[in-house]
Amino acid sequence: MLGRPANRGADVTLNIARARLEIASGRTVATTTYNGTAPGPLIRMKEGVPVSVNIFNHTDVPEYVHWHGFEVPAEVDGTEEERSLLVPAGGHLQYELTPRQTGSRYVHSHAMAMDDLTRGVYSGQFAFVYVEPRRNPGRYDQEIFLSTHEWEPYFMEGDDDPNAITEERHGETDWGPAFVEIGYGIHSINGKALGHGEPIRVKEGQRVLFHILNASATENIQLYLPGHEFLVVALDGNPVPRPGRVSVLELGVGERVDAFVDMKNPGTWILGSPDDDVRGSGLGILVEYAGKQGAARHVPPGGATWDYLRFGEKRESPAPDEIIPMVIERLDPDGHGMEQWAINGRIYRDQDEPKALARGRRYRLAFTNRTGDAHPLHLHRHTFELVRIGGRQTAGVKKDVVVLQGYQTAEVDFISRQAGLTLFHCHQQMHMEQGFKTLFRVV
Ligand SMILES: [Cu+2]
Repeated sequence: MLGRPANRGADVTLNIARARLEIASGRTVATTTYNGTAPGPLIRMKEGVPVSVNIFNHTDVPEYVHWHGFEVPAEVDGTEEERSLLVPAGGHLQYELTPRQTGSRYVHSHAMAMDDLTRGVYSGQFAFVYVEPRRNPGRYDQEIFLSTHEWEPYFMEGDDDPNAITEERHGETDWGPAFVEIGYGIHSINGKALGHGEPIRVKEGQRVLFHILNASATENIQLYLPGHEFLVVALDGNPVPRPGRVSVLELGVGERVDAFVDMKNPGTWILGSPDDDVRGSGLGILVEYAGKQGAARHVPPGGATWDYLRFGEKRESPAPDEIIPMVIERLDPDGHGMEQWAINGRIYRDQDEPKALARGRRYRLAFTNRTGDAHPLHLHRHTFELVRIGGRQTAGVKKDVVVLQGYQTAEVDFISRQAGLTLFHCHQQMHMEQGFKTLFRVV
């Protein structure tokens, strides 16, 4: 129990419970869910209106429930590193939180999985949270929430990164595979593989507002709707300075995109991954115009690649009070044959002293990716602003996850408004669990 006692019924009730989910006809997975489904229930909140949260854990392991993209106190943020309250095995937890950030957010397990791929973000413990802004985002005829997720995770030998600093030594170890990656049996949107759920039903002339969440444990994805364009209006819930039209959306793990689509190309289409293998293993959903049932169409995409900068402004950001360099490297496998990750040469350890930040100052995180992997970098309890991607300057794009491409540099600024422990990590779960995280303490 925490803080002011809630003297009314719970506004949000999450039951952490095992369930069997049918992802495709005859293909079920046993997993842990919020309220028996994955995604869990769509949670709607109102900007600035306190919400009473009641969480019951029906499993036999403790859980952490993380409010992703919320600037809330560390004790309710839901991570072990920040010493948040846990939900005891077989127990419950109640507290109040006030959503201050609007738009598309989410809630997910922050339990570490390590070698148990049934746990944490590999499970069905995630739900879309939409915080209604006081100001309406504009006219639309339909609002559609989509969450992507993968199932049946397994360890597999990865393609090696030719430029990794430890590459030459890999062949000499007898620890098994050079390094390990996660593969999946099946992908889903809203818990169903392509062709196995209800289609999105639209009418010609409608304007549909899509709220899309990548609730994967490890996979950065692309989504594409042939014959249509997305008008991107918000990233990670935050309105962008320059809404822009794109044909292919890209969402790193934990990212959200809000986009309008004008339905003016009647037919039956697949909204899904442009990658044939990924779409073939389920990452897609049918879009069906009224009166136009027929074979679903997919045509390869053209057009420009995803670029955060096309939604930003070209102006200089205020100088930060401090620049915090973060050099990202992959290190030798540990005794289990697992690759390890380091920030500035440091693999995270629980006993590490958090870096102290002064409250209310402007900090710049300056990333250098010395690996070929793309990393979805996430800062807890704060919103940051992109100031540079590669050599290009930008401003006004506010996010809580930024995908740092292979061998890329980037800079983001944030104001340390939230006192207490604040976790920074790669949202690729295996990277985080293998050391890719660090703690700040705002004082
Ligand atoms: Cu990573």
